[in-house]
Amino acid sequence: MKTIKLIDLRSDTVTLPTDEMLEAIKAAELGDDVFKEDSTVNKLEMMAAKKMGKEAALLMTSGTQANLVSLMSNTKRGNLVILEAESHIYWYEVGGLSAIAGLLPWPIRGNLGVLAPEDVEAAIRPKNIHFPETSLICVENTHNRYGGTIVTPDQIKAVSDIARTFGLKLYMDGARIFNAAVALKVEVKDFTKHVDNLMFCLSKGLSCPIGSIVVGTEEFVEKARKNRKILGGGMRQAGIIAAPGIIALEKMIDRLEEDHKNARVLAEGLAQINGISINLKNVQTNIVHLDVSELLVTSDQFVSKLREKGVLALPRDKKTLRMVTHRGVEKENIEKTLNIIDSIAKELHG
Ligand code: TLP
Repeated sequence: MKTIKLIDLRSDTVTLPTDEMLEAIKAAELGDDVFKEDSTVNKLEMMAAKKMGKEAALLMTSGTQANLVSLMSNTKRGNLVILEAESHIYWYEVGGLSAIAGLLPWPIRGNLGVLAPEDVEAAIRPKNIHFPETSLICVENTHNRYGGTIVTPDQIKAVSDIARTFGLKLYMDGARIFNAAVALKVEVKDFTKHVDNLMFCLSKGLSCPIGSIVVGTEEFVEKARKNRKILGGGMRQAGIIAAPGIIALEKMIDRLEEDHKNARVLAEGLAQINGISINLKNVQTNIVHLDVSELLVTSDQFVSKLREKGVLALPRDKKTLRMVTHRGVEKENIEKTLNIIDSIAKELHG
């Protein structure tokens, strides 16, 4: 029986490791990382810290763990944390910041993920017996729920100036920070220099099977190491995770541009299809949002129709679905996807 190869546009998390990564896993020098004795992990952490312009780094099992550990390491229980209302931490991390870190999230709405400094300032509580202490501001870059939109270095600096004025820490969920850097053709340090600490993911567009990295000062990373341990995230021969990470940092960053080009082709093609609405201005990296409500279907129904024809996407809300380009998606897959969407739209219109 012939099986159809699915075009998987659900997320860049579905990327598989390259052959070179698999070879590197086999060849990796290993040790016990809880004793800091895995030289492959140590090498990756040093590379990551250097790339981000920070003192130290720590390998995590996932982006969710990296965010939670960072929140715990930047705050005390009962503190108030200012974050963007559509942020991944607020939406998709099972409420870990309250359930585990004991924090009060204070969401404020940004413009495509960009926080207005005056809104941030207004959210900071003055010292008062009734109020929780505000200790941390979080930004997300690129911004997932707005469709991979970029927060520019200047926009981060504006928030960082407020953080400094009020003595607060600034943290960045930089799961896709390399997408932002590649899209703007700037160094990743241009973003990271404005934040106290951040995390980025190896397991998305960079194609690693597992892993995210937290970076910051030595002191912060030592706190994070302890908090990772309390969450059961102390790993032993983690060099098998770190080995592909080294290749990712050496070789997989520049190719993100290809994903952005494919997303652009997809978005421009979608804009031509009757019944599909898309905001081209918001397609800045590798995520494309399309509104199918004019076709009088829900995004769930549209996603099911796509699946029947071999294309996988994720519903974002009732009207909108998202498609994410990555190393497993070639230009011809984009053309095929556009033809399929065109045929579904015609079928629904007719
Ligand atoms: N995002 C995933 C899903 O959880 C939605 C995706 O497919 O986009 N921060 C940001 C900005 C993220 O987009 C993600 C993953 C995470 C953190 C969490 O990373 P993981 O999935 O490794 O826990």
